[in-house]
Amino acid sequence: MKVLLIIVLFLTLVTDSVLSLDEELLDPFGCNETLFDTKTCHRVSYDYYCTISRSTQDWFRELYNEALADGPRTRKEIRTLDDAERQAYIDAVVALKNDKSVWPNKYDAIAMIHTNRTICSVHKGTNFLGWHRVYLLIFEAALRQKNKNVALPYWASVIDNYMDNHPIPNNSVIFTDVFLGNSDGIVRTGPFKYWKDLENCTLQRSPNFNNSMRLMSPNIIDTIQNNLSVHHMKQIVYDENDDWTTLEGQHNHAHDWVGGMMSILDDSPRDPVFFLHHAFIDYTWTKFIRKQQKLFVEEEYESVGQDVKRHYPNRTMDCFYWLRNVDGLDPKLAANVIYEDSPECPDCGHSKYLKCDATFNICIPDDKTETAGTNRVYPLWQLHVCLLCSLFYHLFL
Ligand SMILES: [Cu+2]
Repeated sequence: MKVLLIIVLFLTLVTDSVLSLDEELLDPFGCNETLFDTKTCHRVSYDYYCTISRSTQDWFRELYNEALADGPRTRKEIRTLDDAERQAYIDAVVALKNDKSVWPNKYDAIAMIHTNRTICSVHKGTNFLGWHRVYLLIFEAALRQKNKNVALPYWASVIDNYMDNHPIPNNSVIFTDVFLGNSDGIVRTGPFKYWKDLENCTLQRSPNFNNSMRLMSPNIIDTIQNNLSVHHMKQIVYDENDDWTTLEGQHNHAHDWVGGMMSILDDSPRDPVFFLHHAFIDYTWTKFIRKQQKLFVEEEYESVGQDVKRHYPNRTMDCFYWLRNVDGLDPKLAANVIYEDSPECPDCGHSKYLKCDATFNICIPDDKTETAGTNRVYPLWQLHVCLLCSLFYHLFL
């Protein structure tokens, strides 16, 4: 009898803890924290999951169908758009935020997909690439309902590694009011200033930038695009022991570099920079697939990841009930997007925000502190001199 009581007591405790976890998930969360991270994933069910109403999910399905029916569109690096193209893109994003015909507004309805348990099945594993590809198509289709001529641009953040000054967000032209507004704390300038999310939190980026934050490494881009020994999908998706050699691991760096909402899984799409960053990841993946085709390697969906069951090929995609994980690899999705190549020397995409450094054959981004003449930390010429010194040292000493 005693044993039975103990078992009943134990089961009650276990059920209680599961229930309280689920209730917790539905609570609103603070502006600088998330209730849900991928560490919690193994504690919740593997069933299909989405907190968004079925009618809004049906709207996502309409957008997806439109994206496929629409024909190819060209995605370009945001610094290579001309002024009118950039303004049209920004206006379309703002129009989604102001459109309340879908609750709470079209922008936040899409941002809310990337939240709660959905983040378990779309990160740290194979499904990362395909699910985010669908997500981008849906966001872009919503933009194109506002302006048919708009395509989602991408932010080739690796270029910002080459800023004349320290590669910190404060110095990047991306974080000026011409593009996305300031990078330090509450977004007070630019087209998205003082945006509020569903929890009434104001859009924010990292207030205290930490110098140890790094952008994606140009080496990973080179590995994914050119290293012929890296040609299986499982080599480029998540590896929990190594953040540096996988596309997902490296993509986390840019999230943290921008900081604030971008560094919080649940909150990241509330900052429009999310979609520009993910479009760059998608572009890099496209390059990888092109390399596979050249090498006659079959694109395979191999379930790998921290919560591998959620990455199973036939599992239904969370919030995209009409798709299975493996559908993210369907070539018809990629066929609808043409990526203009990331800016390269000598013309650097004819961007007025980039210039070619002929010595190193790289495009150097405009650096807003250079114009202001402050905080000059590592001018590029000094870097050149250092490289020459070390070359001299190795050759002659
Ligand atoms: Cu994500």
